[in-house]
Amino acid sequence: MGILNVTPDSFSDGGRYSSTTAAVEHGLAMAADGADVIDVGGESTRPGAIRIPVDTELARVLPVVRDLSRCGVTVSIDTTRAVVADAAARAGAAMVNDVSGGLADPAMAKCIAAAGLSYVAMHWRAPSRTMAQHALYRDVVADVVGELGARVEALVDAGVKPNQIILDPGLGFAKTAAHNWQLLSRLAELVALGYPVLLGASRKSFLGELLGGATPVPPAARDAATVAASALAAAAGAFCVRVHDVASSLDAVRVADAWTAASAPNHR
Ligand code: PMM
Repeated sequence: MGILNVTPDSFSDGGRYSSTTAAVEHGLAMAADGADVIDVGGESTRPGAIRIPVDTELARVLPVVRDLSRCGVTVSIDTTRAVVADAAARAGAAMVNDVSGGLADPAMAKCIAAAGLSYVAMHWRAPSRTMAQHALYRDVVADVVGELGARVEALVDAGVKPNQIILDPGLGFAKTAAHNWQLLSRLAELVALGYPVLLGASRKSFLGELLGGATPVPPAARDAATVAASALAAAAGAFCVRVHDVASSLDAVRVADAWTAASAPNHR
């Protein structure tokens, strides 16, 4: 999944694709690099971010969703708002990526059930403005698996079919770097719920801190670390990685696939 933030303020690519033309060009380039899905987002979720009006979000994303879909690209809409998900679906989006897993907007679950689209339910505890205060866990992996399991129940109760659901542990969302590493190293416990798992590690600050310590390396210098995370995630059973640099992570997941296939018993 290639990341296309049509925002002025996202941590890595904010402001780079704020015109429709630049955004569509970049989406097409990521699709040509091998992305299966392009994830279009109009609202930044970086820590501390203030919410934007719904009209602003719609104006940013709809022309990009429409143009990319017309070009035959599979588009995901990164939104926590049912009205945006619904409008994007009408403009051609095939998937909804909701970083709140349906918690930010009570209308989301019904919207997904009615639209029948694939739905990424990410683990989330609070809006970006205050999420850092909610990074308190007994056992982060057990708590995230339990809370995502509860989201699945609520979604299915609202009419969403299990085969529409993709789960995501929400790296960096109400999580410290130590929490993120726990979630990655014990990914199998989330995979064991039986749903496809998506991971968004790309260029995130825990990678910058790993490489730079007290002076984290900047987002643009985090791609090699992202590639390593993509390979390990794929080998651990992830279904999808959400990344800024598509070509390098595609190579990484191909390596992981070949590695896993060769270690299967019937391959020897
Ligand atoms: N991270 C961001 C935005 N959307 N969606 C999912 N499913 N998972 C994530 O980890 C995730 C996301 C924030 O990062 P960005 O600024 O690179 O988009």
